Amino acid sequence: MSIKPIILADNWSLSLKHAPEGAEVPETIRGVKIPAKAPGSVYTDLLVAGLIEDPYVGLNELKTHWIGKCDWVYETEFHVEASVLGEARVEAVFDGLDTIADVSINGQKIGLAENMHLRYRFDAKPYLREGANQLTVHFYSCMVHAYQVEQEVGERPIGGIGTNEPLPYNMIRKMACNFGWDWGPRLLTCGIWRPARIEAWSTARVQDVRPLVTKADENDAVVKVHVDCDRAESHDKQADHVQVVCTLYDPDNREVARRDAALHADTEMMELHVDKPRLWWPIGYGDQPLYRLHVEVKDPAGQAIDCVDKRIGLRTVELNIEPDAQPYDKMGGLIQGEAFEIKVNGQRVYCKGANWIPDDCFPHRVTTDRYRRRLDQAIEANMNMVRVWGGGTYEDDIFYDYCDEKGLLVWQDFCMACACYPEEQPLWSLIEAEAYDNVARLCSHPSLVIWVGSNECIWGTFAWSAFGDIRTEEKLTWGEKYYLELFPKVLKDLDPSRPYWASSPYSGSMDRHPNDNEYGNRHIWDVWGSEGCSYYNYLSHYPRFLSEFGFQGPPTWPTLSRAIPEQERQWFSETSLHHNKHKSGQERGLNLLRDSFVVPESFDDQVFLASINQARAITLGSEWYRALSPWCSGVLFWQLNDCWPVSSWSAIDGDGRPKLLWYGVQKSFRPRLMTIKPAAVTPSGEDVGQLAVYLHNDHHEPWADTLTICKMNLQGQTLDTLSRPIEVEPRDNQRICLPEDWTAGPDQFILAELDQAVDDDKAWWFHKHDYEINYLETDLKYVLRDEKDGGQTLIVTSNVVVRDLCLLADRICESAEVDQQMVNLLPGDLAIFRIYCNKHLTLDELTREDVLRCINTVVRSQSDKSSALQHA
Ligand code: BMA
Repeated sequence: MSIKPIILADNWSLSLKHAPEGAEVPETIRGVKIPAKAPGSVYTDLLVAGLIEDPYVGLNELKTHWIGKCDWVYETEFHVEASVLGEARVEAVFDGLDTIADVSINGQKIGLAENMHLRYRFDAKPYLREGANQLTVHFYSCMVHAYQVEQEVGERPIGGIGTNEPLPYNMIRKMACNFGWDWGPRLLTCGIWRPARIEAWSTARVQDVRPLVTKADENDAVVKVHVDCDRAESHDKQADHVQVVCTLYDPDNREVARRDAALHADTEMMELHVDKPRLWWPIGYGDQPLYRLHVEVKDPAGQAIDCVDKRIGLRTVELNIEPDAQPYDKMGGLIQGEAFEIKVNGQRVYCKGANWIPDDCFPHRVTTDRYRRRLDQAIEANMNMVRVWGGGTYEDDIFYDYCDEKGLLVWQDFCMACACYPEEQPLWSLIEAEAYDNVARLCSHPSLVIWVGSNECIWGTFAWSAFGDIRTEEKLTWGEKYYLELFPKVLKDLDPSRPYWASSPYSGSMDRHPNDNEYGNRHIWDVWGSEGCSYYNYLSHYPRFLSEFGFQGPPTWPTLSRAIPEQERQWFSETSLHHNKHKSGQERGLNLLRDSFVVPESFDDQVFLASINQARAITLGSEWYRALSPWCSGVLFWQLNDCWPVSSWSAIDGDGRPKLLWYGVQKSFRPRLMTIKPAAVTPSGEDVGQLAVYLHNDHHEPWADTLTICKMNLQGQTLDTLSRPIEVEPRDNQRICLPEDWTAGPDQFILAELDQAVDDDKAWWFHKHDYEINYLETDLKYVLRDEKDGGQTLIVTSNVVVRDLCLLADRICESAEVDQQMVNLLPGDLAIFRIYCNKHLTLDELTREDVLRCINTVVRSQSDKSSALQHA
């Protein structure tokens, strides 16, 4: 850039522009100008000014719904030097405006924004003057706008999006979940949600750099670098003499390739060859060397007038959907289908991970540190993939940068979710521009391995009653052309190096049901969605790739207590219901608890057991779908994170604390998984009665060990033992069936152990539901140790078998973190909990009844109560 951009960040003010009749605008808001920020939004500016209460707390959300009905104005003043005006082009640049906004300079309109997911660049030069200038961004109510578009193009169905009454979010290009979702509040904000600035330049500038890796193996790699440039004037003779130079540096900063070209067209392509490249791999499959691509635009005098740096990874990616036949039900018969395998550098990757939703209802609050922390949490839980779900946004570059560094694969949905989207104008052009813009912006990231057209938008038209017969009967547009024509075309034009899939779920053809078992990817929602369906039902499914299945659980205690005042801490209180956005979420949670437990009376116990239940459900499913490899090539559960404090399907709650589920999947996703599951389950859900040990070796080295399987009782006595060597090839699976008569009574269980296992790498299988098991009373012994690194260690032993021992240290201090949870113990085993906290914790605190908890105690207290009742 010839001149430093003028950053428009701090000096903003915000005021209410217009409130429709009936909007309950507090008097304190009218006529005032408050300090504002860019990036920022109306909600967060009002919050900082103390004019609204935190919408994440209690029932406050409901008191803020007027905000989304109003128009708002952001204003700022900035100084322009004469040199700026001397450049051929001066532009007001917005990386993100949320959503419908008129932009004016010195009282004259310079442009209209209509899409939150689009970068905007408006010509500002004719309106600017030397010295002080005013910039105004007038945001119109997105609700009013959505209804207007709906009137123009006609109503289209949307899916159930939680407890707020439906609004036509499919009529406006704003992150859908901001309208409220079945885990998210309705906080219809607006604002300058990504950075804004004034840029001045002459001759030419780089708009995007698209480095497409078309070949990468150990001998050489080919990167086709497409440089999209803007010229100051389309027939500018000067620009014809502009040179574009691309230089590639290896991870040690040594130049490995260089090409240049004269800028003749808007895009110049230069092919770079790298000898003996260092390949980029997903985490768990190799390293993540990043090369630096430096692109420079030079004027005829050889002066650099613009430059862009991109970090790229040399790797190829493909989606294998070859027809195949496999013994998927483990019962002998070959089933026909098609694979759904992500291959990086030709190597099939078993994808383990979760779905990502916006980490905050106000995404501009997600700082670099917070992004990294969240993604680290995914990595620490042994995930290698996150799916950026289509009801949110195309995330900030920081997100993908970090995934590139860490080798965390990204599945990116286009931002279309759970709705029929009209193909008419103005939506068509907005979605088209958005798709081109985001593919161009994100295609340098090696971590991004697949683009997917939508979330459930095709499935809905096959299976959801709310969608009626829109696909077959009504002849209304519903979005098919986006998924089957527009998005594939955008990728063909801008990035043919990456696979595309029309939707999640989708089966590869409109002639098949999109949620088919044998083809494409699947969502499994019958456990959560159908009355009376136990989570053992996960075992009756045989997906090729599972991109969603979920089970709710409460947030951790400190998060819950921040959001729900003490007097409201009951399962069905108004505030608890408010902090579960699924219409019958609280009720479903308790019903699903009944499958394994008697529902306890105290709220504390309910929260504890519901958290355990969530973890057990998703780990059961995750381990089963890994056991189904190679038939199944991936398992992503719903959902990694939350955007506010809520009971939801997440593994990490709205304040960023890991729930018990997170600890559960950390075990289920470890590279070498040993698990006990039924030897087979028929697709109708019948367990064949026999058990098996499954080993999934998601590792590049063979796995050789000695396996011991024991039949045991709750005193920890071994009733029977089997032992045999195992050898599992790299990235392979093995099933070892147990004798048919190794299913036994309520107070027995099966334990599998490996000789060389580390930590508590054991697999357990309890034959019965918890309420049928006579857990023994525990007499735990403890030692607390202070560690040199400032942490503490609590060591716990037991005299009897203990199930799901948890150390809920965040009940004592909200900053406390513990390294493991849900530990099963045999008599004499040690549970070693490492604790990190900004305060020293005492043994008395750590062994409190509500802190050190296990299933034995809760289930026993229930059976004590029921036997007391029987006596009475
Ligand atoms: C899935 C998602 C979300 C939703 C979740 C839980 O289908 O795609 O739309 O939040 O289910 O119901």
